[in-house]
Amino acid sequence: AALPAALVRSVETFIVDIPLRRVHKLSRAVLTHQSYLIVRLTTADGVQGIGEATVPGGPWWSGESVEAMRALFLNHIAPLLDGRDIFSANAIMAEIDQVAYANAALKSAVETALLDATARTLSIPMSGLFGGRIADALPVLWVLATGELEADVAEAQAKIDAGLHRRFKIKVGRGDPGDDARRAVETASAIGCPCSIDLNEAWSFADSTRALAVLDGSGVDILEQPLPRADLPGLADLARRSSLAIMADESACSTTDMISVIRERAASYVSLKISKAGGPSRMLAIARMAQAAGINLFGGTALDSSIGTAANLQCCSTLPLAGGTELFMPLLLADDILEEPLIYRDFCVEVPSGVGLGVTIDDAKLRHYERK
Ligand code: MUC
Ligand code: MG
Repeated sequence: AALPAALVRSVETFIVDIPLRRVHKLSRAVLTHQSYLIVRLTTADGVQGIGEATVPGGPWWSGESVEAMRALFLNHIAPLLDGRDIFSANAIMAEIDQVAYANAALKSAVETALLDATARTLSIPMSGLFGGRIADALPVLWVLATGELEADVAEAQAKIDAGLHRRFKIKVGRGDPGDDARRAVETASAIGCPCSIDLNEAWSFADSTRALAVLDGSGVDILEQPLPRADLPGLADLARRSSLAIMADESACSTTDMISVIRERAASYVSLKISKAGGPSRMLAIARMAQAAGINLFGGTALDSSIGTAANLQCCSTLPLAGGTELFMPLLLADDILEEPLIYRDFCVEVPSGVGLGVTIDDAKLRHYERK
């Protein structure tokens, strides 16, 4: 028998602000909390789908903000969803592209909500929509971003002792490049685990070559996005000069970006995130391009809450990741808005096994953290 259509009956949005357990310092942003725009749709059958739009630490990353995304959604996108069949997510997303340029994080929330509702209607995990999962648990690194050597080392040691993480990413780029590089090398050597560093575009080419003189041959093995996103020839040049692997993050947001990264041989790792790609479908398309070009796949985060993390896990679990993931953020948030938190153990995060995203929002918590 043909499946009945599942029509969208209502859509809701929530802006939530969740405090962090400690201050998180990126090269151009200092975070005490993280904001999310949550999109929830309900079908005529009462099935719900949820998605989350995240920009890490605010508009500096991509120009998007939760406030602007909510306004765009309510004025221009919600009317397109009303009464639509959730089984036509591709058609709906193509229409949204006609109405709104860019806005990847918002589009990711909408596509995620549609696919969550679709998978729930079919009683399968969302990963089943992409051909099923390869792994039920994925390695997860911890991001060190206190900006201080002793504090980072103590935090890493506690994570190792708890069996949670044994790879770390150190956020640098606020200080002198040489000092930052030396701090990263000392941190990695004190921890005794493999480490990457992420600059979020903070260094010039000259800064990078200076820093690489310190980093080469140390315990720091991956250099993430040292240069501005458009400087692919610069990244390629650094890759040729250094023993560190280059990871493209801001440089690899779209399939078009990926064509350039591949052509320029700018990176040997790509950080995959549904929010910067514009949703699960495009994230998976970027991943397939990278895979075909022999570029290692890494499960990145936009500092997603458990909701966005679950969505990334549903996608990443279907891919042959070489570099594991950094889907750590639910552990840095001071509270969770899920009924059952995601499970972190044995240096991995488990892919939720239930239907759809596999997670359920705790409505009382949602109301508590909702912006008034
Ligand atoms: C990024 O650029 O990788 C991921 C971890 C973190 O601390 O910031 C993000 C964004
Ligand atoms: Mg990054």
